[in-house]
Amino acid sequence: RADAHGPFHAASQAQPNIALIKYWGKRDAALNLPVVGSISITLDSLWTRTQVRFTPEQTYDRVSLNGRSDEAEAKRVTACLNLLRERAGVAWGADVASQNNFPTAAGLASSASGFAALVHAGANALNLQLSDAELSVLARRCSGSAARSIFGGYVEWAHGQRADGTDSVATPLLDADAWPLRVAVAITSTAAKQIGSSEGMNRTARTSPYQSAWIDTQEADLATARDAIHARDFDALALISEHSCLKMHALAMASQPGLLYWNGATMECMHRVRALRQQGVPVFFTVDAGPQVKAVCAPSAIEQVKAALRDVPGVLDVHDTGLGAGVRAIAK
Ligand code: 2P0
Repeated sequence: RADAHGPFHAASQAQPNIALIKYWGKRDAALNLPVVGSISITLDSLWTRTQVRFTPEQTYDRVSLNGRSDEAEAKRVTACLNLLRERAGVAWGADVASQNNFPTAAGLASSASGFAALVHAGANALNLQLSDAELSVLARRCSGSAARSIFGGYVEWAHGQRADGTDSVATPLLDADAWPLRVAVAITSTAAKQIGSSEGMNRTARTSPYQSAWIDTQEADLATARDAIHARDFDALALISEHSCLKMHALAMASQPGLLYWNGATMECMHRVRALRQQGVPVFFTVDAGPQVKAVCAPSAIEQVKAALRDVPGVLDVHDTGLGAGVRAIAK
């Protein structure tokens, strides 16, 4: 049970992460277990800050995201807080206020930073003493990619073997400082995506003829990326990351109806990144379930990469970020 003495509030900050070896597909919807492991980098200048306040007499949750209420998001927040209430043995309602400094639901991993920050702040508010691994498992149940944003730098989220999912957890591979790559994020649309990731993954599993090939080849990709990260081998990481990205999109495109997350500018940015690499610039692209392009590069190349992406017709803005830390408390 939670300590009977309040105040039961806390605030946490988490950063989004970008998968280099992609997560796509669920083997258990209730526990949110993935069909494949994945590897990501946690970012530093994009953030979600979330404040959670539990009130013992309150029977419902009130949720505000960037100052607005959104019924669909509020349902996911309540489902996520239920996991924490279960742990604490309480039924208290909460007031949740969350802010992002970047566009939500547009392929910029707002659910990763959002649910990592929510689980961390909610656990602190209830005085639950949870390990990072336990936080990662809880975050995973709220949104798969959130498991990875518990940690900073280079992170692997394991497929896991146990039926209860307690070993499908993220662990850090390498600190951000040990290999401080930079990321240019080209924004090509600020509209919310039409098909969310969960729905897209379900459609893919049901209808894409490439699903089994995707699952069968992932372990080798993970091993290649792990080795590249430990060796700080940029070229090897570039090749395997672009491969995983394009393979995930090919898998999703082959669904019925096909999932097309790219627009024309997305495609142009990918070509532009490849042209830069051909000229010797250390940069590679990755694209998630949305039209933004993330170009990962050596620190010395960031200005050139940003300038090249800004020059692509249809690019609205280019953000620039480094690699950052895991979730942390900002108030208790
Ligand atoms: C990833 N994506 O590895 C992959 C690549 C998007 C493309 O994780 O249903 O929001 O909440 O577990 O974590 C986005 O999916 O999905 C995602 P749920 P999530 O980053």
